[in-house]
Amino acid sequence: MEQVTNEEVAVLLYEIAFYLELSGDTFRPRSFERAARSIETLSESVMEIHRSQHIEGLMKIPFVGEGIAKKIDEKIRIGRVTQLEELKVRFPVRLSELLTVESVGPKTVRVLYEQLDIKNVEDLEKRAREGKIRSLPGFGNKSEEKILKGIEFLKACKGRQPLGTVLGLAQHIRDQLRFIEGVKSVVITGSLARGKETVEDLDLLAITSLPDVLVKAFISTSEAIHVYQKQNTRVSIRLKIELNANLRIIPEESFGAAQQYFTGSKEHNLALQRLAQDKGLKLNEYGVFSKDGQTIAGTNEEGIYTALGLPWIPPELRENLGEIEAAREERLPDLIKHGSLRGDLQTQTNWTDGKNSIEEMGKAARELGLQYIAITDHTRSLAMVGGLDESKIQEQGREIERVNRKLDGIQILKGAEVNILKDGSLDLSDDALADLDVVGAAVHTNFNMPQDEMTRRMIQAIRNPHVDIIFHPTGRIINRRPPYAVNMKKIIEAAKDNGTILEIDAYPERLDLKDEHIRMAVDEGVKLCIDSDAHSMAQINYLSYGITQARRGWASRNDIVNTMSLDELLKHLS
Ligand code: DGT
Ligand code: CA
Ligand code: ZN
Repeated sequence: MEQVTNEEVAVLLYEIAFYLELSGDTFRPRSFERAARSIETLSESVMEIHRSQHIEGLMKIPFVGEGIAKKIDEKIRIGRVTQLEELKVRFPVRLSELLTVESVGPKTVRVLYEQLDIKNVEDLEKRAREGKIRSLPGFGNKSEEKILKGIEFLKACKGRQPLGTVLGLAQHIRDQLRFIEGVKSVVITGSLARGKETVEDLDLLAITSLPDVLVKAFISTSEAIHVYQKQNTRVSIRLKIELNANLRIIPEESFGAAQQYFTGSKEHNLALQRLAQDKGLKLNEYGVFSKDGQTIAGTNEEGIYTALGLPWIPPELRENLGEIEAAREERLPDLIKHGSLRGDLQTQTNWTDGKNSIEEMGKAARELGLQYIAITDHTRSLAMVGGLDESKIQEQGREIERVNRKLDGIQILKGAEVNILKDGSLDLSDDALADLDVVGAAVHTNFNMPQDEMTRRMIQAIRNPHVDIIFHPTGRIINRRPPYAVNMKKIIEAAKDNGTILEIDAYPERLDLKDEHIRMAVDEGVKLCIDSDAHSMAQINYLSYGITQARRGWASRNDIVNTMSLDELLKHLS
């Protein structure tokens, strides 16, 4: 049995639709797409339906007929769909690869393949450089430029993956290894331990009395596809998710030193080594030593920092960006702690592009121990996701009131994610905005404005008295879309002048604000919020990535408004 998520099933059906379309089929692609959309919005797991009710159960899903149900069944039982494999042999175009290029959608891929025989990103780049794309019907110089930019951006991010796609797996591997015979301790180090927004590999350290047993367990984890290196104390493997994982076995007496060293960053370590030298000491991955070779520290991290005359420094700060000086002067920030959020101020529901109902989102937030959650569906100018207009917003408000009467232990706030239009105005009337508890404004269109225009556009929204928060302030999507050109310094100043909150969007591909911008905002005393931007119940869990990001930006509890109780928050917003 394959473990597949609803999202993967939907992607599979879209893929089949795409290849069927290439084969000249005009009717079936639409039915595959309808089924895919239906599965995307389903609140039950397709795997689960299949397990309990087989093909018959699948056929009860709206728009899933027998033919499509059989494809899903095949995928779940044997991990692939024969028809799709055959289609891919007939039409050897790499759809999923090409879709990673910004601005390239399935329709574009089809035209590029049919007109220019472009099968992969390499072909695409070649044709774009030759200037062949601009002359296709429906394309132009601009689209060709955009494609080249998208490819360049992809190349620059190659190899690094968002923290959110790696952390869960890393923790899973760590927890598995902890139960192996002889193991005393396993920790995650490297950029992952520092909570960096993207990581290149996974670095694990362990103490064990039976190294052979641990190495064997590590290389035979079901996530591994290849073993690079196998020594007694160091192993590297390739994981299915196209990432390397390194395990080092460390003697107990130098474990703290190794943990400190391999947590990094390299810059932080080099600065510490200089500090050690100045004190007449030597610091390396085995410990802190005096000139005559006496061991001063090594078993634990605190001991290393103490030996250098410093308090322990949280890993998120270890970038050599002033944390060592701050530690020496005892002015390290009291970083916001995991578990300290009381609410979430950006979530979407099935009123627009989210998957779950208002009530389901409320229950999920309550389950996580939150006191309040704002429903912030998109507004009308985002027609492609069914953005809400004034009357729909009113209708949604009544539904929120109904759910609030029904549910105890959670308060659902009326909100919206309004679109900041090209001229800085918003796509919802002032009257409608005034009725909402929380108004988040964000740029979702016209990304390619020059920096001063974009900055002016956003500042105008910041000045709007109805706007409480600027959502995902730079619009970047990690490994896919660069931030739009905006002067963050000016945005932060304007937010300060107008008491507008800036968001740290915890969605793992966004993490927007970036750490450096969070720090600028914190330094200016601008208030921030950490939101999940959840599009389903499960995604409310993303909040923890936002906390990590906030910690990397030196933020304390006081900097983050949704650590407040509901009463305090509502007072702050009004
Ligand atoms: P990454 O892998 O690019 O996401 O970032 P890191 O920080 O995990 O880097 P990585 O995996 O190359 O090395 C892990 C840690 O080992 C790094 O954060 C600091 C330490 N380290 C690696 N090379 C050196 C070095 O040449 N000097 C010092 N002092 N430390 C190093
Ligand atoms: Ca690393
Ligand atoms: Zn948004």
